[in-house]
Amino acid sequence: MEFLKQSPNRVSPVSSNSYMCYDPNIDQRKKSFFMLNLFRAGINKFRKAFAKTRAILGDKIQVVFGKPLDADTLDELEQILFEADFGSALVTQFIDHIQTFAKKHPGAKGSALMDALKDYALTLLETPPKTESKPKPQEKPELILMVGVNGSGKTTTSAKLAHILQKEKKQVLLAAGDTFRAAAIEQLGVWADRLKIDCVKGKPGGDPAAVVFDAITSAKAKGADIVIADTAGRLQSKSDLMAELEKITRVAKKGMPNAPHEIFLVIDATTGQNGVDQAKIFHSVAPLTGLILTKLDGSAKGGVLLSIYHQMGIPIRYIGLGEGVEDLTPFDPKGYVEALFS
Ligand SMILES: Nc1nc2c(ncn2[C@@H]2O[C@H](COP(=O)(O)OP(=O)(O)O)[C@@H](O)[C@H]2O)c(=O)[nH]1
Ligand SMILES: [Mg+2]
Repeated sequence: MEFLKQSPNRVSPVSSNSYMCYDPNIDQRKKSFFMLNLFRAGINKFRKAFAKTRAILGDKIQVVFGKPLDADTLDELEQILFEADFGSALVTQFIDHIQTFAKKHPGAKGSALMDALKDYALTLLETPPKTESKPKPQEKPELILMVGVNGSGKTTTSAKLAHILQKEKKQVLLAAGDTFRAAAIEQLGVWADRLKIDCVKGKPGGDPAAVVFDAITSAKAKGADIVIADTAGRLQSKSDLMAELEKITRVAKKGMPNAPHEIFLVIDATTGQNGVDQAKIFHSVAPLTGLILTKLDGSAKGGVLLSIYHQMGIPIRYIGLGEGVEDLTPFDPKGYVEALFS
């Protein structure tokens, strides 16, 4: 099925595609029906998540492509792409692409132009990432560090990710590495209780590196598969950030030589192009292996996903679509492109 085809942005090293979990005992016909419904559910989730962006993007572009393509309509297209937060470099590339396409296919309009835009967006998303993924660890546990600025959704997303992995029968352990405030530790603790997952906590104001180390030790003792470590985002400067992440990494390696196996940057999609700056800063401090974009349910800036991938080449692993524990889903480029441009 095209939707499930492998691509750099479609592969998650920590999660096999959750659309593909099905009961092997049901007969073939039921299985096909089940898969079709999951496929529809996936598309619908994406359509819902990107409804706000689509309203200012796909819907408006359809109107523009209903007219003859000239300097005025190209200006209109440019404006629309800017509003959806594709960023100036990408907007220029899109406009150039459409102009080249129109020269090759004189008189093309409507769905042909829209398909040209979609194909181009998908080609960009399916360009191999610039990051190298680490081999899966031979020994347990795998350590996933969640980083990002304050309020981006790290704690909530740690819980949501734990829930996805739980459903894949992985034994997960949470580490409350945001020791800045007691409330942050409590917040993760509440999620852990709700999900019936162990959570290693330190004292408020304590050393986050020690919490992560304790979590690795505890995971080893319990035979847990994965540790998801929440971290603080309230760091004053780049050097603070660097010192904190460097210490967590150094201490974690004492527990597991190759840790951290994943460093996921959580970005609030409603911040638009600012997310690109966050990705640049964090990537210069700690080698990110994936991005998670949250709050897409409230954002009309859905173009920022493509913009970030285009600029950074860091795979987008998951997207957040709400505050509930079920509201995290693996990123699917085709679903994204269809949801934005149709
Ligand atoms: N609407 C929406 N809200 C979210 C999403 N992810 C997180 N939030 C909310 O964003 C706020 C900050 O999240 P939190 O996990 O505490 O951020 P942190 O400071 O990075 O740990 C909370 O109110 C979350 O419920 C999302 O995908 N959609
Ligand atoms: Mg937090």
